[in-house]
Amino acid sequence: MKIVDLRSDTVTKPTPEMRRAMAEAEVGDDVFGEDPTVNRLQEMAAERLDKEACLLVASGTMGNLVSLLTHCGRGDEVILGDNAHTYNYEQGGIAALGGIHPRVVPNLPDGTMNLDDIEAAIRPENIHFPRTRLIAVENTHNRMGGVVLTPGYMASLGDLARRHGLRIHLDGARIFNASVALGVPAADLARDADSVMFCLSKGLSAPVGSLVCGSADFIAEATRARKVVGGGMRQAGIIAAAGIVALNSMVDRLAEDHANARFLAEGLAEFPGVAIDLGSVQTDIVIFALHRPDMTPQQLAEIMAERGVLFLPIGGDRMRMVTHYGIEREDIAYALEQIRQVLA
Ligand code: TLP
Repeated sequence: MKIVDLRSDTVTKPTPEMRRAMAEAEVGDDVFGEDPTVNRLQEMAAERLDKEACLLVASGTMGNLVSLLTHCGRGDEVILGDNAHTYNYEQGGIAALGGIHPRVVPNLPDGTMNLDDIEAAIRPENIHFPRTRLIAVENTHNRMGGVVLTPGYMASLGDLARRHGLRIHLDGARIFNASVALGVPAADLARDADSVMFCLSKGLSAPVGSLVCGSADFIAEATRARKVVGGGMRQAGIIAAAGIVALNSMVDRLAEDHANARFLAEGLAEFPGVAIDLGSVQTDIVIFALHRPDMTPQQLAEIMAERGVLFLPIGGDRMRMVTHYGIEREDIAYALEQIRQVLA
């Protein structure tokens, strides 16, 4: 049976060029800072995001955790969106492992948080209150449908943070999707952030790895935080080699995923009972709702899985599909035809 796997861009497999680079990678002990391939990837990433330094970590979850552990002490507070990945899908690790208190502000449909809401959430100095240290944002915003935050929003947020002596962390798991969609360098989206995490293993198709980027001092501290969560890796050049290929050759092609997502969304919009905001389809993520008395999203996902079309219900009446490397236009056409038959 033909399988069209739209559950996530995390299902992408390494390209043949990545596998060759991994087999041939020069390696060393990265806990001693001696893996030349890891060092090269970290330098490339720092240059790409225009930050002083970068650190390879095992996953996006680890990258966000290590960043927040570095910015905040126990009892400090981070302001973040109610739909943030860190708030919803990382097991509350910042609280469980870091004692960091999350202060939640609503995410708007465009993925931002209202700046007045953020300002109102900042704690004044008072013995009863936690101390606000950090604002965390996400670009692209996963649960809001892969929407992009603009350099203009980031600049306004940067002004606000500096006025209050706060830092900014950017969960840029898909920052290159935002960069390609907006036609601006990723560095422009990262300028106002003190730390940025981005993933190699989503649309960029590397098998493992994320990078945390920031000032040299921040990365020195983050390296300690990575070690205490068990993320000090040894001959990690095997992983980094695929990451180098990802950064060199997989960024520009993200535009194809975005075009396929639009084609998919426009097709879905035609079906009875499907509600979709086409304006939210800006990158590789398509979120839509099913409003039918005869079928829940869970049931639709199960029926479609039997036909080889895989996607995820994400709570309530909503479902998510993600396009990626390995999914071609004809695969989207096939998926749409299967769904059309089921919803007819
Ligand atoms: N998101 C994954 C799963 O968690 C659901 C996905 O399929 O979208 N930040 C953002 C914005 C993310 O979307 C993700 C992964 C992470 C962080 C965590 O990355 P990993 O999975 O590498 O720990």
